[in-house]
Amino acid sequence: MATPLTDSERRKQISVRGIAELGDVVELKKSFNRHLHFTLVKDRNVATPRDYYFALAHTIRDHLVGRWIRTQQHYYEKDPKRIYYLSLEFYMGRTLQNTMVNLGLENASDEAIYQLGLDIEELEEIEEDAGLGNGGLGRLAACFLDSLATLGLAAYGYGIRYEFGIFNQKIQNGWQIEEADDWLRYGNPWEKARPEYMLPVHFYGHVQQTEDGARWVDTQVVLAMPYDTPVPGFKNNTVNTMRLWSAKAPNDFNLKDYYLTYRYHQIVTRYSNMDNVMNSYYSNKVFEVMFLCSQVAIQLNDTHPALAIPELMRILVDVEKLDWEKAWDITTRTCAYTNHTVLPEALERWPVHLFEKLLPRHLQLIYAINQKHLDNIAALYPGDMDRLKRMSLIEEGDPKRINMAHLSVIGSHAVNGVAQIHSEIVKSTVFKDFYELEPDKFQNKTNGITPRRWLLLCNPGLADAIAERIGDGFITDLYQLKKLMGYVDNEAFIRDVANVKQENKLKFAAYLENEYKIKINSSSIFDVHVKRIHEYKRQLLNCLHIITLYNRIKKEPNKAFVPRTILIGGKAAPGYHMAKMIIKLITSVGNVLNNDPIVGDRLKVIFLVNYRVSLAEKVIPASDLSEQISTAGTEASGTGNMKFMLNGALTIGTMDGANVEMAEEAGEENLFIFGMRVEDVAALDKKGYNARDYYDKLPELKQAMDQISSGYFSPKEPELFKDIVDMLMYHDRFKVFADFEAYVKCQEKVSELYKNPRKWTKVVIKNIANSGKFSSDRTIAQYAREIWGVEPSAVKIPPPNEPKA
Ligand code: 73E
Repeated sequence: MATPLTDSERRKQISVRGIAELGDVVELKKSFNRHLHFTLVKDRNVATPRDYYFALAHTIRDHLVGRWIRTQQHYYEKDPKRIYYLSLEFYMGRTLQNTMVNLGLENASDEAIYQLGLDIEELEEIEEDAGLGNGGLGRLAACFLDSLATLGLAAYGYGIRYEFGIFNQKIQNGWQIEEADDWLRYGNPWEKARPEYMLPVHFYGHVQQTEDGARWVDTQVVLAMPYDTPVPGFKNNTVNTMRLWSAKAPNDFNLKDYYLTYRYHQIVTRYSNMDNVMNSYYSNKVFEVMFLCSQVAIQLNDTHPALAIPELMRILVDVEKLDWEKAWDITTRTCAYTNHTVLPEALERWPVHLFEKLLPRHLQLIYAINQKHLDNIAALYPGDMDRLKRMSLIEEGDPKRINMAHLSVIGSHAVNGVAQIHSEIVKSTVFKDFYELEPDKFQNKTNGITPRRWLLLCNPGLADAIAERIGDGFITDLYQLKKLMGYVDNEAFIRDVANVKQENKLKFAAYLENEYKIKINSSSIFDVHVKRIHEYKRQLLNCLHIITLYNRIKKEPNKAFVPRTILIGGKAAPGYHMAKMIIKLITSVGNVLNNDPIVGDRLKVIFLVNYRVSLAEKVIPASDLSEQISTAGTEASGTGNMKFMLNGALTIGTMDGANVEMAEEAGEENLFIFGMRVEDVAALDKKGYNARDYYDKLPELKQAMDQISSGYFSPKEPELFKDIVDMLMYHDRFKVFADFEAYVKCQEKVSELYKNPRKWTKVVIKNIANSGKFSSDRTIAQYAREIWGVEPSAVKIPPPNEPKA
């Protein structure tokens, strides 16, 4: 048997992270010193670690510039169809390491920084996350940008340059505290302001009907300023653009109230997007507007940017003077809509009074769109008044509202869900009537994640162990991981995979010790539940399991117990009372059992504070068990589930979202699947869910609930968790108790398998080998072919001959 390679030997042998060529290293060092001097205006005597981070960022950024200019020039010359991905969120995280990875500069930079006597990881840690998102939807947009560039598509991410990212979460006394995320405080080296492309955007005013059509007059003008950020593909010299808009109100503009300010900030940007689409379209060629839909595709990331639809109509009808039918035809052929949720509270319904004041012309257009839509329905279903009411864009009531999902469906030529099961649910529930009307419109595009950030960047040890066996083709063709099925019984590979996991766990344990001053048992199961805190994601089910384990240890302290470290992390929406209570419960339970000497290091519960992209990159590679336990039918897809699978964690999950397809790919026997299926949930709903039945029947559940309600975890305030208890007992929409028994039993199977490390790792390998489907490259190739009508391109734009120091 060959002796195992050390980490640095592996790195030299395998070039997945680029080869540290002597010339490149010399060049990088020169450039770094030049930037420290000329850009940061510092010398090494006074430079701070932050100065070094910025010097390195500028050094790496220089390598993007020539490729960026060339790529855009290439698009100008070849004039391919442009893809505009409109999203109110781009949850990008950090950029430095990702840029080095995609340009193949990681090893050379590593070496250069080392030779300069600095620590590259320490510098990378200084970068602020670009937290312009909440969770999965925003991170999906970021993964899509990476794949769009890697597939050589002429794509643009369009969104908002929020001055503050998602809040920083602190925990005080076990409660969540929100702090402003002033991410631009030290400047953003990755963006380029483009004041020359500033656009006026109109608000308020009123509409005059003239012989020549509608005129929107007496408006107030706001300026929209674009900032461009380069988006490099993986080693293909393509650099696309993410264009984020910032609203600049002229000095005389007085915003009336906070809500309007907030909406205005969103709207100004959404809607200047459209002017810009038209601008770039015109600047390329003065074609008939009729051809817009063959030149441009607009993808709406949920309904949040749905105003694009009436805005495009306004431009075509009011400005370009097209007749209505032509304009509508172009609009629907250009736009496509992705739905990300079926939870009723997340479906946008905008009050009509908001439009009346702010965007009166758009409101008229929406009414006109609705009228034609309802005429069509009435003709197809004579006398079916109920259907008209159900399908209308306008919901009567106080206040009267616009159903943005209905607007998005009828304004698009394609509507897709984000996992197979979700796409089916969409057709049979929220859009049932619309599916009946136009079945061919409805598609599925199962989500994916970029293997560059979520394997190469965050788990180099695993990437190397894989590349050593199957080469590095998997990075851009993740299905190649299938070849690892040939290594399921390969002892050296099993050992390597297990070793990499252990190294990652040790590294994360050291991080926790440093950040939280907590010592954890690194041979315990790292059982990880990280995602936004929400009732439907059922962090409470996890909590009840934790309490059950605790009670079992206390009952039989001498019985063998497979040790677990349970890590739970996620932000609660600031106004979501129940989510905040859930955090308080987790931290309270942790306080009791982490300090119980009988428990010792067999069971620890740690709340991971401020879960975000950069923390995901640390914890996911260190995880053994991935918690994906939503009530079947509620999690549209999930994408964290895929990241864990790719990084060698096993999944405990319900048959929900993309878990279903993960089980299909890897074999259900290689995941820990438990609980109600969608049909079971529906049947239980029909019968009537009664939490009390389970509470009476399951003694361990009863014990845990009684402890929570009697103040066992909050002795100073016994009633503290009353709202949680009442919810679980009397109005739990997500049926936590109904899955409790199956969940606890399934967790026993997890512990049982973990006792056999070799067997465990073989299942891990089977999971990794079958995770190829979950690359966002696959997802984007499907959007390209099945929605946008374009082909991904393997063509490498020639590299520029720069930079030279
Ligand atoms: O299941 C996830 C999905 O993986 C879903 O909950 C999430 O989108 C992910 C990507 O497809 C999502 N986020 C939102 N709706 N669904 C949302 C709604 C309102 C504001 C912000 C985000």
